Amino acid sequence: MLKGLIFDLDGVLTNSAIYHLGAWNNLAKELGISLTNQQLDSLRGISRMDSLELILKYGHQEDKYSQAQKEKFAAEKNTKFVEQVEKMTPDDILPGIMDLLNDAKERGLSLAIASASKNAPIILTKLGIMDEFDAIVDPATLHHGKPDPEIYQRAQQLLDLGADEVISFEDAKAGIESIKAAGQFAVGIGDKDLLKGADYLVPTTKELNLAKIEAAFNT
Ligand code: B16
Ligand code: MG
Repeated sequence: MLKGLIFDLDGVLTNSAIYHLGAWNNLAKELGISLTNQQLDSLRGISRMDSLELILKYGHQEDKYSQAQKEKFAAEKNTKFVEQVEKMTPDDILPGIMDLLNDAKERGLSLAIASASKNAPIILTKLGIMDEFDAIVDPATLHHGKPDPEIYQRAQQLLDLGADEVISFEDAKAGIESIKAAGQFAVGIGDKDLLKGADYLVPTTKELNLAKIEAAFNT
């Protein structure tokens, strides 16, 4: 029986991806690395340091910098990202999300956040929905990033629920893989080819409808 919903943040509740990807693209350019759209897209859902390592790999610069230099680059990117987050308001919640959260509350479901972002609490506060969630995974306490199942397993444990009692929502390929590896029901939001591992797919958050998703979960 359905008892909880687990949400990725970036690309699901709000489109902070444009700020993440913009800030990474600027940093890559400063390092003399030109990223293709596909390479940029592959950073969705990937943790901060893993994203930087991937960019350096794409630019064939994986052995060029010390750990201290890499941390400085990641901190620079984060400063630019946080400048954008500071400007966020409840208007930045993606269409359909408030209805989904309200329907879930009425239905008595528990809600959790499984975001790789260390900025999740600031973003949720800016969006005005921090108090809607019963649990938020602290990504600093995890050993492995998405696509490893750890983050979705942790969210489920924080809600004190079983894998067969939750539905999880993701916009990234690595995220869908993480949900499926955790044995949970995955709702993908985005491109059907990219998210083909999802159990239920919608092109955008506008099409999210709890009754329809729950019907698919129960079949
Ligand atoms: P931070 P999600 C992820 O959020 C983003 O999709 C990804 O682009 C970002 O690098 C990662 O969070 C870490 O974010 O630098 O703020 O800790 O999709 O898992 O909600
Ligand atoms: Mg995401």
